[in-house]
Amino acid sequence: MKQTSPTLAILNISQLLTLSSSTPGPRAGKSQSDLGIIENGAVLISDEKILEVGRTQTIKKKIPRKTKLIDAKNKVVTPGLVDCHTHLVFAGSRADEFELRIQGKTYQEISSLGGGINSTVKKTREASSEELLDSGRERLNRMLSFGTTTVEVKSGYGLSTESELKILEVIKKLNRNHPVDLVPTFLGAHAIPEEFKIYRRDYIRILTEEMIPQVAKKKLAEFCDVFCENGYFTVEESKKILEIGKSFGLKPKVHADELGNTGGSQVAADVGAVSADHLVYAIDDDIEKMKKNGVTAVLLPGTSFFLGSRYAPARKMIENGLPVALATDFNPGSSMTESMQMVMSLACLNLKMTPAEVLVASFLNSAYAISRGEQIGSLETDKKADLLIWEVANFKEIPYHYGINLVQTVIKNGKVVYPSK
Ligand code: IZC
Ligand code: ZN
Repeated sequence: MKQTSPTLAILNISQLLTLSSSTPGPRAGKSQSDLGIIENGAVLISDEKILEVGRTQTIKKKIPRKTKLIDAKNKVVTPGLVDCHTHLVFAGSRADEFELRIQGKTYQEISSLGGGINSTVKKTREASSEELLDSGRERLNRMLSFGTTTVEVKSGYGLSTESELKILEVIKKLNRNHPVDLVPTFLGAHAIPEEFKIYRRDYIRILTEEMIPQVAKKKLAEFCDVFCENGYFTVEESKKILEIGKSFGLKPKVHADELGNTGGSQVAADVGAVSADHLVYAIDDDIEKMKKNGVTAVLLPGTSFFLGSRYAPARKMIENGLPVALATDFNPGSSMTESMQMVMSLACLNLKMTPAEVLVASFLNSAYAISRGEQIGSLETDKKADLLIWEVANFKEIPYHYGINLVQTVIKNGKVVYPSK
């Protein structure tokens, strides 16, 4: 039997957002705003797990002497943030493209002029594993300081067997050596690499016959993702890639309907994807079909903000009972931010989601969007002790005070990791 005596107690929490629920699964519809708040709350932790949550008066009586205590001083405590869609491992910068976009060029125009994903691919292929590890570590440090304790990370800037494996190995190493947990996704279908532009069938053959089998054999990814969009991968190609991924044990995810309504949501529903991400151009029928097939909608308002484009129909999704999760989409081309706090403010202001809906989307639903809903995303007995103490006394202050860091303390696996000592 593992020892279950308390190692840490957090007391005097103004609002403890447990997000606990009697029914498993991502929250949808009305329950998308159910935060499970305990006023004047407390959390009891044993090593890496949560032992108990309750009111301070009740928990106080159960604390053995010598247990480490943290006085939350009437501030909000939540689970750690889960960023369920990022492209964290890349080399170089696209600040020049940022300037071109400000001057009026679109993301697609820049891509056809030799910029875009393939320009990052060139730099990432040239970079050593050490360079990618160093920049990856810096970005994870920034994420952790902003409250992200679990992050999904996609490959997709290698686009050759060797470079895709290099990126996935970097993700594996970062996961081993950094307090933030990384969940790896294979995104060989991010773009057709330059050298295969007129031989796209050959690239897809390499992807399905070489990359997927090797990634699966080396256990380097849990998910397989596809950028299903005009100019990238067609509906048929996407389905084929995701089905082959599935046959190798990789769970499907889809970059869907980001730049137009091109069938990505339907692909996600048809292959039984864990999530469909972006969904800016998803229509009623897409929403209905994804709901029926158990797909979680991952919305990325940072990308719409950064590209100056439309926002996804979040209200329609929530009103129709499709669970909504949020993520940064952190990448050099279309969303250069590590901050889930910024994304939460954008989701309130531009997706018209309420602060409560946004918080459920960023903790619990984002955990389900990467198949981690049983371990993280809410504060319940036996879940991971990943928690944040905020500088505010009311949860509504979190998305309201924007563009700054409101996280005071990050506890990961039951230990304070930020601020570092
Ligand atoms: O590098 O532009 N949309 N993937 C899909 C991206 C944007 C990343 C990039
Ligand atoms: Zn993406």
